[in-house]
Amino acid sequence: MTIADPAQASPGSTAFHHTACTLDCPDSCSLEVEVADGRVTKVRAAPPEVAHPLTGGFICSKVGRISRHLYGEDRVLHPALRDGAKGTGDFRRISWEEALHLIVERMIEAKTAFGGESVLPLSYGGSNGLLTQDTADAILFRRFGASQLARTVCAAPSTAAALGLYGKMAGVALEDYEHAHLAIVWGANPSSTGIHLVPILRAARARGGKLVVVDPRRTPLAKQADLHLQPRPGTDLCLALALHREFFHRGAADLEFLAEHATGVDDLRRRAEPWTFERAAEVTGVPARDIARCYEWYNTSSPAVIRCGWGVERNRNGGSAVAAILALPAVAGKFKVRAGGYTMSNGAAFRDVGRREPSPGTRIVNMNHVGRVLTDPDANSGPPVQVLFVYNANPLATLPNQELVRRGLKREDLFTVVFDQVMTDTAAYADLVLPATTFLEHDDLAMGYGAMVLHDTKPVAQPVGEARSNLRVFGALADRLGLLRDDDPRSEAEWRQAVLGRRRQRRLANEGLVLPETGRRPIQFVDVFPHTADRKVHLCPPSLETESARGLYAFHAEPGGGRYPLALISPSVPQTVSSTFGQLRRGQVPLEMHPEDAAARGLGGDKPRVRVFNDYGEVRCRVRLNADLKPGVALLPKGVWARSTESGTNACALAPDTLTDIGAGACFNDARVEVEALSDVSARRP
Ligand SMILES: Nc1nc2c(c(=O)[nH]1)N[C@H]1C(S)=C(S)[C@@H](COP(=O)(O)OP(=O)(O)OC[C@H]3O[C@@H](n4cnc5c(=O)[nH]c(N)nc54)[C@H](O)[C@@H]3O)O[C@H]1N2
Ligand SMILES: Nc1nc2c(c(=O)[nH]1)N[C@H]1C(S)=C(S)[C@@H](COP(=O)(O)OP(=O)(O)OC[C@H]3O[C@@H](n4cnc5c(=O)[nH]c(N)nc54)[C@H](O)[C@@H]3O)O[C@H]1N2
Ligand code: SF4
Ligand SMILES: [Mo]
Repeated sequence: MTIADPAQASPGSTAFHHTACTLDCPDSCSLEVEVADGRVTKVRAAPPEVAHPLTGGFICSKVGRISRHLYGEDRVLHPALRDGAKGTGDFRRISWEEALHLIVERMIEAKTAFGGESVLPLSYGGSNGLLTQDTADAILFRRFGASQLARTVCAAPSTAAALGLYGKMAGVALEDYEHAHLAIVWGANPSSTGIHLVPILRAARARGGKLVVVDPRRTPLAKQADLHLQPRPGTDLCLALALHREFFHRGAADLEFLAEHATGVDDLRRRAEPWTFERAAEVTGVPARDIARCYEWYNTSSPAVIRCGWGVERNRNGGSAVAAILALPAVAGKFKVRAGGYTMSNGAAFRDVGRREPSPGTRIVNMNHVGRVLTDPDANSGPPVQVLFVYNANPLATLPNQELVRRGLKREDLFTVVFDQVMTDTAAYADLVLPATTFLEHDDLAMGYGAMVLHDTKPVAQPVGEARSNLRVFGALADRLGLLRDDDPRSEAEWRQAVLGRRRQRRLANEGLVLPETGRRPIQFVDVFPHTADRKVHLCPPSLETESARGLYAFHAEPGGGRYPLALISPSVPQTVSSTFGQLRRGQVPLEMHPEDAAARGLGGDKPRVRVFNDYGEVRCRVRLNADLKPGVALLPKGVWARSTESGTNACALAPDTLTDIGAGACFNDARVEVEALSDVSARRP
């Protein structure tokens, strides 16, 4: 790994640096960055000698063209203070000294008047790096006694399920899918969201393996699949339980494995009992013969692997659905061979990284309820939020119930800090905007949650403008507030050691990237076992049972009560990572509808303009017909910026702020909507 110091770059010189991508993407690519005069000119995959094997010589086009993000017109260059009404985006430049002073002043004021909990830090998926979250920020906010954020907008239900059943066990390595005789890709769209799995699945098929895709739309992968099951959004639980029932009824469940390695078998069997193929077909809209075929193939294939994606969890049944899916390889006896088992998040491949700052025991705010908490003093116990500190997130574009979040951000008595790389939709509502560095401009550690790899990443380019890293800014604030102790890590090197431990840090410094401790790709129930107390899989863990109101594996029927007949899903798209890079999208982003649904509403013609609405809000945009959707399902991508729709709203304006059955997660795909044509006169931005 050759890391030149960008500060030493001589004028006119071009240098190549190796680093890794810390964006919220499972693949954690090894990168080669071309830098001229301290500026990034090209980014490509690192050459095989220094790359993690999953990278395989290619990366996505988003990161390939990241210089448009780094040096584009939306980049925040210096601290800025609001100079107009909230939401207008009018700011005037101030110095870092003034900015830090102001934040400290406002935090102390809020604490004196209302207590520390009136300060709410809000961060989520902007950076998957280990140094940019839960480090100096944790010291600052926890020791200050601020409210704590339950980071539930993504992965909370699936993490709860994976923890409950397996205590978070490392999954099947994506590279091993090549050996699978059957791969089931369930609620994941790797063609957008984890592109390196796609050629591996193709190779597996070339070797005679079968591919099943479970997704309400015909994704690019579904088009190549041997079987595509198209369930109604939110009904995967019934499908998975029907498969379980068949295994038990046919005597095909692996009772020997279950006796040795599982608890809760009878509970699961009982709950699966009502779900015949016919009943599952009725609820899911998947023909019973297709469910039967999926069962036959799964029963008779080994190695068989299930890639469970995050599309499964984002609805009222999401936690139970993920649990039922992850239980399948146990009941069907698919573990103990390479490429047999499941993959959800592979973050568990590195179990002991991270530094825990003790919790102050202050109140916990569920981030799906940020709109409620900002607008309704009774929504949460404790004081009203007076200071909101947003970093690594663009909540106005990514949290459910967008209009309520907007109302909260408009509050005149709320002091909002937004620390970001670009002027996001949220930043337009800030009182104070701070410029952040990107992963090409600061130190970080990139840990894959698909790829099993930990990369050391060093800055390769000069920070743009006055941008500073999270470590530096939160460290400075903690220092000014008198919260730092002598033994706290301060420098980047000290933080690396605190997060990794000395031994691993040394290895990483020498080697640039490290693989999990097992030294090779683990086989589930051979090299890795559940991290439950008894090392068994708990098919019906009591913790999840008590958490869900009606019990684990209980199916909650269709939301919306019929008034809003279309299910609106808002999955990831190739152009953005959540809302990151959304400023670079050209033109308007359309609502996708099945031609039958459009025709039923008289939405003919070329790209008609429509209003998509429900009781939460509305989006005004164009329509694109898409026959790959299941009829009754419409789609608006996640992470769309205000500038990309006529109404300045996105799918979050239609997403309910209800919570999943377990994990208190987001129910984006429980949005139920109606669509009507919009005349040219009525469609103007407010
Ligand atoms: N290019 C790109 N890559 C990304 C991201 C991005 O925004 N853009 N986001 C990153 C992040 S934060 C995450 S969490 C991951 C997510 O990556 P994925 O796991 O792929 O999750 P989603 O994109 O939410 O949805 C995946 C699929 O689920 C389908 N789906 C929707 N509802 C249901 C349902 O009820 N059941 C089933 N079976 N399928 C359903 C959708 O049609 C979609 O094709 O990707 C990461 N990678
Ligand atoms: N409608 C709908 N909405 C969704 C979803 C959905 O399925 N449907 N899915 C959800 C999912 S899966 C996720 S993960 C969330 C993600 O939602 P968010 O957590 O809001 O993530 P991003 O939209 O990527 O915004 C991250 C911001 O962090 C900034 N950033 C990146 N690195 C740094 C850094 O080092 N320092 C600082 N200070 N800032 C940085 C980026 O510039 C970016 O503006 O969105 C959710 N929103
Ligand atoms: S976003 Fe994903 S695919 Fe693109 S470079 Fe980063 S890790 Fe690789
Ligand atoms: Mo996510």
